[in-house]
Amino acid sequence: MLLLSQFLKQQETDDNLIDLIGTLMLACKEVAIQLREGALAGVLGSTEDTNVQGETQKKMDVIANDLLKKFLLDNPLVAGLASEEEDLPVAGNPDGRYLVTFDPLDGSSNIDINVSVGTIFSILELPEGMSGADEAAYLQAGRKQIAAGYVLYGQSAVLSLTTGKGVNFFTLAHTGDFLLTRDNIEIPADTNEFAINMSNQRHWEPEMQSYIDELLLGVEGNRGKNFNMRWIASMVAEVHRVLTRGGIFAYPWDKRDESKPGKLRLMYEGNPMSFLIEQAGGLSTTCYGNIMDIEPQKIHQRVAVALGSKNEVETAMEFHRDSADSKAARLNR
Ligand code: AHM
Ligand code: MG
Repeated sequence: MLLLSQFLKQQETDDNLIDLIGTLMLACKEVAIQLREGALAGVLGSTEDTNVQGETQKKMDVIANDLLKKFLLDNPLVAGLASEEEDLPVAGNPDGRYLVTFDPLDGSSNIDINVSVGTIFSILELPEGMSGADEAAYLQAGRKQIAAGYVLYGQSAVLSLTTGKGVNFFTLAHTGDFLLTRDNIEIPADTNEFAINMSNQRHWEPEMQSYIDELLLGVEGNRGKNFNMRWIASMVAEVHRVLTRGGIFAYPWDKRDESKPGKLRLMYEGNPMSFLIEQAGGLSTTCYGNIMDIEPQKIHQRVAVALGSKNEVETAMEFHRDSADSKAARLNR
């Protein structure tokens, strides 16, 4: 089985990028160890603090964030980083080449119940003449990402990675190496599985409500087939399922807070996941346009997300087509 670094070399990946991905995996391995120890290491439960998004931080949110920060800032290739758990971007080496954005521990409401969580990351080039401390340096559309991925801490720790040449899975072995375990992931274009938090249904736009209503009607409705539902409340685990066997995952816009077009964050969740999904032949959209085409305005910006099997995501978009012009501008989509 191929080591991650061997595989990346075979793909003729830039040596600096291989180095940076290696650094990220050193940090993720440490996160995996802490999670495996769980209560034995005293890492479960919450802190007294809230993050910039106003969410209570779990102990593991802070531990994972500190680990990623420490490893990345020790690598001279890193010009700066932006994290879901940091108020502002953090400068690295002024001569560094890369910016890294990350959600250190996504799905952290699952930590204390021993359900899958993950680390999501995105790698950008530092634009010329800018510094890793400038928020503006990070505000690049998802299309500019040079690599993205996540590590899912499940039964095993699995890295799902793209450098723009397809998507591949690597499993963390007991030796501490990530080994290639599935290559050239392709998402089936059709599916009968959807994932959405149904408890928010009354807050969605009528278009999304109509789409989901049709799925729920199954063989008795227009779709003429039954759909099954999953909700893990951990985007990493949901995206991993979609990459593995297809499906549609959505965290749509809802009307609870007009200033937030969705719950998920563009720079730490929307863009990296969209890069993986598109590289595996799927589609990732706000329901009005491709997520990776959005020009970011703020580092912690939120985004509405519907991603997965191409034909199914297109069907979801069809429901929004009539209102697309009027709503897209208003909702920054
Ligand atoms: P987090 O980054 O604070 O963990 O929030 C993101 C998570 C996603 O992983 C998941 O899809 C969603 O929040 C679950 O939300 P909900 O609590 O509405 O089920
Ligand atoms: Mg998250």
